[in-house]
Amino acid sequence: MNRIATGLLAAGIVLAPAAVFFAPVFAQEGFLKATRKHYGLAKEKAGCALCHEVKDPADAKGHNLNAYGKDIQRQPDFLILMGKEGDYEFTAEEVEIFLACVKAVEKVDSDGDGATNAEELSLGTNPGDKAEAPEAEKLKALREKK
Ligand SMILES: [Ca+2]
Repeated sequence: MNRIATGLLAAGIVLAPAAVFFAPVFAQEGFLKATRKHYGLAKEKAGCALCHEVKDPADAKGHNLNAYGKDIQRQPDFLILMGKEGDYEFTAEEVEIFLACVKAVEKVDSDGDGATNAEELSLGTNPGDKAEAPEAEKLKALREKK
């Protein structure tokens, strides 16, 4: 084995665990960014936990979706987006499909706390976490604005 091959192998051994650790995040990142942009959500308020029941961001996968994430994934068009994990980069068209699935559940109350997903996103609470419900007064004010 020549020196370059040895060096590449060593780099691979060092970087492979990092790739495994970060890979699941990459595939969903485009979705999260698009959702943040569409609803004007702050990065620190809308992370992986928006759609996943997860303490470790690297573990955000399809199997640990919260109620909101499950409702989005249940949309028929979401099927087109399934099975693409790891470092797959979703195209702009696929991100649009995803956003359409997100918009399709705006009027749903995924976590059953009495506020729709769109209302929760407006008021800065998590639409997939029943423990994080909007304050009644803020919700009332939002509804009166409509
Ligand atoms: Ca809700």
